[in-house]
Amino acid sequence: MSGRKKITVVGAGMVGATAAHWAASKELGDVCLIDIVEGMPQGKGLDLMEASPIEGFDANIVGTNDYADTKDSDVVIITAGLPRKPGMSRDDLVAKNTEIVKSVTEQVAAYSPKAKLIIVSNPLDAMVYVAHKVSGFPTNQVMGMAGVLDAARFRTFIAMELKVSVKEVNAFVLGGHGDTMVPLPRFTTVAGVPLPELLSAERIEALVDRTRKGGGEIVGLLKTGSAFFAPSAAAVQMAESIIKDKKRILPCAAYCDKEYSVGGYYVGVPVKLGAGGVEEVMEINLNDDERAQFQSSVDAVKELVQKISL
Ligand code: TXD
Repeated sequence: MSGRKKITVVGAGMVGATAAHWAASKELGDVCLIDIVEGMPQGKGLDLMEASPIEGFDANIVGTNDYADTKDSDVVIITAGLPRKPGMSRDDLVAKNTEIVKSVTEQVAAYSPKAKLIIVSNPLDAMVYVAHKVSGFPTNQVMGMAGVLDAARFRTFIAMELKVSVKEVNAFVLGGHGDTMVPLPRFTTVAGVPLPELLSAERIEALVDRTRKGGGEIVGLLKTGSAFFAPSAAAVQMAESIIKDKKRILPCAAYCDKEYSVGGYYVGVPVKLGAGGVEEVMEINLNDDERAQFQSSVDAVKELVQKISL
């Protein structure tokens, strides 16, 4: 036990282990890495701990298969899941990962009733719904990571195109993960200047298209597995805003009822993240085109959620 905050990462695979790395190296707190595979989280945890004298971070890192070790976590990042295997339909994957996220969430919630849950497992918009239902936690305690990643990809491509620091680029995205993401160029800025004043509509559309297919581009290159550096960094940025009560405005999958007239689903919207978790959903006025795109994204989430039986 230490007086530090505690972050649990469920699933010690590519995203999970890398999230543990970012969290420890940023000294967000002690880290508990848990997986169903025996020995693996213990090995990765110890290996990461042994990097601490070199990198100079103070954090206890525990690898485990026992949920008792996750007790009293402040933030839990859930990355557990199966990737799609050959012959497996998208619906098969939804059913399998629903089972996994359900069992994981039940155990996490029992040991850490106050934790903020950040869901990463795919299909994201459905898994965050599962975690919310199963935990019984208030909506401010449960959220999903997708928008920070999608926005980061968009920011990267804009910075590459304009040959400027990524720090100058702020991107605004709404909606679901990947295909159904809704980028908002008029709220995307470079050093405060709206993107449409800097790039032609055609170039913006090309960058948007690359962003939408960003996950697939990495999968195509890696051949096995999917992106993990940026996804884990994104989840840890959300954790940091909560742990340090930074109140950053980040695009997350958050519960929206009256907000944007969604009617009780988890969708990607800008939220204020602080010690209270999702402290506020930020509503902005959308034009007709943006609203239509957002609505079809919401419809896609609804369709996915309807396939889930808990
Ligand atoms: O934007 C996003 N939200 C995403 C989502 C970006 C990247 C990856 N995204 C999804 O995260 C991906 O589609 C997967 O569903 C998860 C995790 O991806 P990762 O690349 O880390 O997958 P791995 O390396 O296969 O790791 C998954 C781990 C693996 O070690 C399993 O043993 C473990 O999950 N696993 C479990 N842990 C605990 N408990 C249970 N039941 C369990 N089942 C599997």
